[in-house]
Amino acid sequence: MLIALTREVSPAITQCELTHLERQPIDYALACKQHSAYQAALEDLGCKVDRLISRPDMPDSVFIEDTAIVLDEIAIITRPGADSRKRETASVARALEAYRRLCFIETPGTVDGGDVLCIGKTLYVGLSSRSNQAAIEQMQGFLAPYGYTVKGVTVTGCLHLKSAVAQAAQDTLLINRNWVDPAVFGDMKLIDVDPAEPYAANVIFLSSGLLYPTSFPRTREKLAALGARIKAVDVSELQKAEGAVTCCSLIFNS
Ligand code: CIR
Repeated sequence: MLIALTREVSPAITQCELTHLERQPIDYALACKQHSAYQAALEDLGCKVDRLISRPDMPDSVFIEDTAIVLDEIAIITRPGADSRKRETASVARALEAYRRLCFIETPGTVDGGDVLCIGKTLYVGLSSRSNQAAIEQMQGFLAPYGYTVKGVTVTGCLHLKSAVAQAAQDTLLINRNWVDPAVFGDMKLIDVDPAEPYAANVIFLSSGLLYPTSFPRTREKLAALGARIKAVDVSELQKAEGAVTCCSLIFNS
């Protein structure tokens, strides 16, 4: 069974970290409503949704993807790049230890899960303002026994690697080439985001369908060519906090 581990929106989300966006007012009640609809969409796509409680001292904790990398064999608890987010990991580790053996990124390593794109046995890790080479080396050490390769990838202009590129089908990536070099991904097929929608590359790919924001209709039309079911959700308030769809869950086989 697919588990989607989520965390409720913190009432402090208005004090979230921001790197590339100007601060705008976030409607907390609307953010919670949108997040509930996101959880319902995951259920509709076949996931069992687990919900961790939010806390006022963790403004960004709804973006749970950044706290762990869950693979079939093992889970890596990250050390998030932003200091305000480092306290998010302990409760996620407690939730994950029922499912996986855990290992932990240690100082000086930092990595946000949003920087990690796993395709088969390769983990591409964005060398962003949040994730560094030391973390990549630790990850390689944890994962080599299971046959994984971990590759650093240059990203520019966006927060995380998965703001620039995400898997949209078994053999296809959705990509903004202004932020990451497509040559890195070998012979994967590529769908380019519409130029008017630079933030549109982030999508959740499940065998039952895609989960995608309503705010990128032009790119959504391109995705429709894949023939997969597309479940669209309005995540406007979470986008003001520099969030997207993959960042609000950790999805793994139980
Ligand atoms: C942050 O800057 O950490 C949050 N405001 C947004 C994190 C989004 N995470 C993600 O896309 N994986």
